[in-house]
Amino acid sequence: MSAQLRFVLLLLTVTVSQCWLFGDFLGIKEKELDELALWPLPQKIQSSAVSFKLSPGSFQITHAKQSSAGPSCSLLENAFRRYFEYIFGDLKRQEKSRKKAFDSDVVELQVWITSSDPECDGYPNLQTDESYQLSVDEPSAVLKAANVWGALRGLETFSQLVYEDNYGVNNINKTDVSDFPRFPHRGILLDSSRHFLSLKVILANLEAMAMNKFNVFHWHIVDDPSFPFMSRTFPELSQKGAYHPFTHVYTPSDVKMVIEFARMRGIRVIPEFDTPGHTQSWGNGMKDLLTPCFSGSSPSGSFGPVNPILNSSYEFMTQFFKEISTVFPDAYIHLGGDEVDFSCCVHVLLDIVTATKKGYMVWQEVFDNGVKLKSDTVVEVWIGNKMEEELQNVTGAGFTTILSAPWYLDWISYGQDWQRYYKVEPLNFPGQFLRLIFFPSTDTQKKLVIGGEACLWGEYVDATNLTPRLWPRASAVAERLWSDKSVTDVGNAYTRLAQHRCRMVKRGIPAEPLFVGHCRHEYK
Ligand code: CP6
Repeated sequence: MSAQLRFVLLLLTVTVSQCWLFGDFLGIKEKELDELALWPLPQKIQSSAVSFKLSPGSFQITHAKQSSAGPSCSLLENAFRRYFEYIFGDLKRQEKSRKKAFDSDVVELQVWITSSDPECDGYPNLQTDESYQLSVDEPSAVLKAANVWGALRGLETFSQLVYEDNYGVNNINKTDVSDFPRFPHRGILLDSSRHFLSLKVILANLEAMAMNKFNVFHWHIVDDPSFPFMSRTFPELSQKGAYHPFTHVYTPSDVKMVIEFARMRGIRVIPEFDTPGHTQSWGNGMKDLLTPCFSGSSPSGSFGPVNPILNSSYEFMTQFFKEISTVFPDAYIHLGGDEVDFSCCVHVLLDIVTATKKGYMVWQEVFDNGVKLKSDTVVEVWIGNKMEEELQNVTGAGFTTILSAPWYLDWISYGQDWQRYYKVEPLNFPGQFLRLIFFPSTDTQKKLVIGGEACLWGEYVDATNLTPRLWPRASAVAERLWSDKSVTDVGNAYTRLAQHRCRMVKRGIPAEPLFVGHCRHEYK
């Protein structure tokens, strides 16, 4: 490497404030730097330099006496176990640390659910209160939340406050945290049609999502290339439309497992059945569903979107979405509607789904084409150019919206593109002209932006590269959607994100590096 390049790199390292470099030289204890490792950054933190030791033999996560939840709440019991392991490592590592046993200063984390219904057996939804308060002190830490969903977020924060000192002992500083999300919809889109994604890789990413406080798994489950969803009503769809009828399908029990694994982590599962375009694979197992294309007067053998002139298409869709609405418990289904010019068919489809009592999400084209939408429809803005104008129009028409246009993570390039995702300000769009006349403030419009999604489309992604391609790049989106608008310092974000990425690696997530550096616990 040339001396010039070295200098530029060193300068870069300094400007992104990789303090550990100087930390080592100056003998600063690692803990003082590790304190900054919270991701996404909570709304309010007060921390002091007073530190407490945590030992696996004399620390436990418990239900507070006043809590409305107790040992019968399996969601919390499961989360207590999971976070205990994140903090102290697996059983083997605990054995080792027991040998050098010492007493904990903080002997328990009491989890206190304050609402009369803790929602142990429920599902999170768009209105869910995810706020929590955490107070770390000697001899007890207290985590207070209205329901289990806030408790899950607080447990993650507690685990992020714990750091290893130079002797490998776990410490936590006296800290007060008061936290809540900026946006209620914080999603990840995965595409299991372009490539089949094993249950294992899907579950691993739900784990990683919880580490980043994401709360929506947008499951783009089927598309043109394959139909891996096994339908009970129409088994031929996956028998003939999946890449393989047995090995490359999601059985009803697989789907149940994904939904339950997500629920345990406070994550909603919103399935997308992208219609009426992106349905080539549906045609294999459903005769006459697609529109045949003609060359001259004879069928060319290729097919267009769902055939809008046959009654059978609507009968099929009615039965199919009736099944989908019972399989997926979330109040919303994503109906796609992108990249197709077929507004007549889309309209009937929306009525079909409305009849199942579900709300729907759609890609922006459905709105752009002037299709009449229910007032609770969520419009997803994905087209990059004129994104501000689109947000202005969608919210101006009174619809709720989520943003994914700036966060297409399948689009890769050299360097630290996470910074580009990080710098997006979702509410940076002007109010709509007419609306401004009637409501001089643009607040009504801004309130309709309920969040965003990082999308990892599957053309070039399967289980071999999905996780490192998604993390920690999606973490940048996580902080933008959770933390306060004022949290924009990229240098500070770099320091915390580098450590957060190492924490994901330590927890078994093969998250890729941001730049030059090392983790204390490298991926094995
Ligand atoms: N598949 C579906 C896709 C895309 C969309 N819908 C897509 C389009 C452009 C880019 C990336 C993905 N692969 N069903 C658009 C919502 Cl750059």
